Amino acid sequence: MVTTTSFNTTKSEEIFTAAQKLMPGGVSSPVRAFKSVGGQPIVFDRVQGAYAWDVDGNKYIDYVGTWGPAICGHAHPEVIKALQEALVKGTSFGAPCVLENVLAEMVIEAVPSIDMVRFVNSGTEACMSVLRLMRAFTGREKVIKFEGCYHGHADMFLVKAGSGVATLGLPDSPGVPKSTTQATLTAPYNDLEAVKALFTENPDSIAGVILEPVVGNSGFVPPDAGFLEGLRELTQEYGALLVFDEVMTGFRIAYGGAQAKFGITPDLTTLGKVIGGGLPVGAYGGRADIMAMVAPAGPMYQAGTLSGNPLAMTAGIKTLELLKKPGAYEQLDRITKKLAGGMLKVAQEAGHDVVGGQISAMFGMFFSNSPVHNYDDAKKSDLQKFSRFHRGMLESGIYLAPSQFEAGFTSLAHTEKDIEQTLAAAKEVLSRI
Ligand code: KE4
Repeated sequence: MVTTTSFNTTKSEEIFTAAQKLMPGGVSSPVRAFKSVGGQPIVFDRVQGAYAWDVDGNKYIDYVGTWGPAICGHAHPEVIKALQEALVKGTSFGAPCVLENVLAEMVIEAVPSIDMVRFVNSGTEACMSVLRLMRAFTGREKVIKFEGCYHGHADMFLVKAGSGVATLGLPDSPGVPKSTTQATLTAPYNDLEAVKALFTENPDSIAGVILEPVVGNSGFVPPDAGFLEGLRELTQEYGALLVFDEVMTGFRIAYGGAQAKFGITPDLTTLGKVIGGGLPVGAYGGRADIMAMVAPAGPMYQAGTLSGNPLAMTAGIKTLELLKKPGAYEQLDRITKKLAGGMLKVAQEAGHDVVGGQISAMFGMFFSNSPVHNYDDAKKSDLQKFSRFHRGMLESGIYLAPSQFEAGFTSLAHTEKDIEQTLAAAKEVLSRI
């Protein structure tokens, strides 16, 4: 275990200092800058299996897994081998390729709601496209999302968390026109009454409801009993669409996603992360009659130069093949139960108020003395203590997501020994923060 005194991050600091002169905040995506937890981010040099090494040679057990894609472990030898074979045939065709058929068949066979699928290059692209499709299919403009759910950075999703149910969406970022977000309505997660009120007030103008079926972007927040079923009924009652954003939960909560785990079938689904196996892939899919709207089959336009490229398809195919093997999800659930349960136990034994849990290979913990059902609850947890915990674990060789408002991810590569080492580090850190 790395002790605090021997934790040398000189090279990380040099590289990150230089990066800040080259790229806004020194990063290609904001959360990586550690703003939420403070301190210098770690510059990775390489990853393998459950581990990451930084440029100073420190080794970490990694529970971010590049934000979800590394569910089979980083740089899985079978994925790497498949990529090497694909590489020699070229990285992108810009033309139909049989590998798109292969991955599409796997996704359609796995995900209950998906009859047809369109590949794109990120979760953001998948979510912005599915929003356009919801509106195109229903001819309605308004969409309901939930405070604390993240669906990528497309303008219409960057809405200030609405206080109360009637608030029309106000932009939550400069550069987003009011006209773009005013049709985005928000409600607190797990609050069916708030959604009912929105439908009552907008009976014929809501195209649909989009949500994370298990929230990862407020920290780990599972759906309350009856919430998903209630949304399914409400959307059917009002002729609106139900859309599961499974960019994070897809092929992580279960091989068929949260919709398979909970037995609730939405009309449309977005995917990303895992289905690209670490290369840029997103996707949206759903009922055949809805997907028939998508160009060139139908009039709704969406396109992409690198969509469905053979390299990304290859990584996705191999990753899903590995996940489809018998016992994969039982292993993920077992290892993550041990981790999440153990973390809560050592925190309670150290006298901390904590709540949290796991579903399959997704977990989270809040320093809070009351349950967390939505983003407001999450914001009331002890964020300063989380920052101290994060830093202490980092210096102990455990790489957790650098924000309380993120979920943790395990992989098929995490071993019992890794979990025991993580819990030992947590016990020591929690005794002194
Ligand atoms: P990307 O555009 O980052 O591929 O996907 C956007 C997205 C859509 N939907 C959900 C449920 C998501 O979690 C995401 C992206 N997740 C974040 C982590 N919370 C990616 C990490 C980052 O932003 O750097």
